[in-house]
Amino acid sequence: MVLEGLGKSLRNVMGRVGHASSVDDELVNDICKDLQRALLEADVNVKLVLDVTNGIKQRVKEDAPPAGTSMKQHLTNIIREELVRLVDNGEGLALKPQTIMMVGLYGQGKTTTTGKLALYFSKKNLSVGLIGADVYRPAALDQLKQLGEKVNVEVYGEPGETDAAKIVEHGMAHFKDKKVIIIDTSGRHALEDDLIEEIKRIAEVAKPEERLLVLDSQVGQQAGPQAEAFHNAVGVTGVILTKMDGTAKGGGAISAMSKTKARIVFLGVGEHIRDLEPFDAKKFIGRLLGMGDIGTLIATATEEMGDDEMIEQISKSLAKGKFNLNDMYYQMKAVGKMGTLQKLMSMLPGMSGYEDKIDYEASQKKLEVFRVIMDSMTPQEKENPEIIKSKRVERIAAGAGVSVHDVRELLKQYNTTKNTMERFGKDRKMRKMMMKQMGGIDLDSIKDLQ
Ligand SMILES: Nc1nc2c(ncn2[C@@H]2O[C@H](COP(=O)(O)OP(=O)(O)O)[C@@H](O)[C@H]2O)c(=O)[nH]1
Ligand SMILES: [Mg+2]
Repeated sequence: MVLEGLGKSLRNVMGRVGHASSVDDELVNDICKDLQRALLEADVNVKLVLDVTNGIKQRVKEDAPPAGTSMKQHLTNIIREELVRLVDNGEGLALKPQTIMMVGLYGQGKTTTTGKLALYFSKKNLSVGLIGADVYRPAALDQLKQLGEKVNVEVYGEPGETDAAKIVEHGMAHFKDKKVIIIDTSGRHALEDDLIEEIKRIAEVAKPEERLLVLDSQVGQQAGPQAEAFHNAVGVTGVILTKMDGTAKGGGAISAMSKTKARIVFLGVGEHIRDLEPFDAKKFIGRLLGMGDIGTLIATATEEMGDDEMIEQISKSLAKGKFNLNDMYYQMKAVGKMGTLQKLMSMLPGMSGYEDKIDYEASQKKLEVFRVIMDSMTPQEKENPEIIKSKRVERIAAGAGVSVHDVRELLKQYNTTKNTMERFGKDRKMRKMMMKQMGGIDLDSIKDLQ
């Protein structure tokens, strides 16, 4: 199974809840069976799988849905929360003096992440020393030195030395005054005995408090055995998932955590030295479930309001010609949802027939970013975006893990949409403009639209 597979099967489960006509024991049992299958296929430990599904069954029975929450929404929330619990395995890295050893196969992102961590700790005012103990690839030390230079952190290495444990021993002595020492180690294309021997010896010499497994989030089924082998060798204390900016959605992490009982501490989200995010279980499950892709929008949209209700909400905001960020949020959600979009478009004069000419992928991407941003806003801000000042824009961006530019873009889109909405109804061209604003759909790409 490829890693995408877990996200996909979980999204199917959520979609099934969204589509169900009502929530009864049979549905809950079926959903739990699907979940078990999905998690077991991703190599998640049987006991953990049962914890998740038993937790869901029990909570459906015992917890009454909060006022104003439908049973379907309640079930969706419970499933999501139990999945969050599955990956929420403890605190991130402590901000204290410590030695950290990076382990993982070749190309997973160990060296890059070592540089990112150096920046992370130095920004927190902890002095950092890096030890280059990759004796397998000659260029590895240069790569680490370049990163060290970028973040102004010293790198210790011994070009030509083939005994990694010896380099580490010397490096530890060299950096005895540093608060945080991070050791970058070699990888291999596959697990080999000599690699395991090497990292065991390094661990004996350095006695690192943290042994972090660096795992490319695109690694699927092999994540489990990889994690297990490294865990048996040095006792993995934490996992860093890299390349989360790619297409993979990180399901392999669950297998890795299941094998090591270690918590995920960071996510690598790009090649740049600053592209490191502390792990947030809620956000991670959100990504894994692909909140924002068409399949799950069915679940998330019905979570807040039923199909018909949503249509009504949108037509209301269309009609009143004055609207807030929440209205735009619903519109964007609806636009991301193909079925609703088609209904919506057919409701608008002059728009039917264009449904299948829209670049869904592009608008989906934008939608996902906007969703995350809006989740970082307060209800008051969504009601009245005018109150958002530039200091707050920065904090919203930081909270959502996006750039300030993204937040500004959302606010700009809101303003444009608002202006258009207020003029809406006056002329047909305006309606088209408005549709263009909704979800960032590029109607310019529709050639035959006059
Ligand atoms: N897009 C992306 N690329 C990454 C990330 N982390 C590492 N890389 C890239 O993955 C490749 C291998 O990384 P490297 O640190 O050399 O892996 P190592 O062999 O485990 O030390 C390099 O091209 C990195 O730039 C990430 O979070 N996102
Ligand atoms: Mg490396």
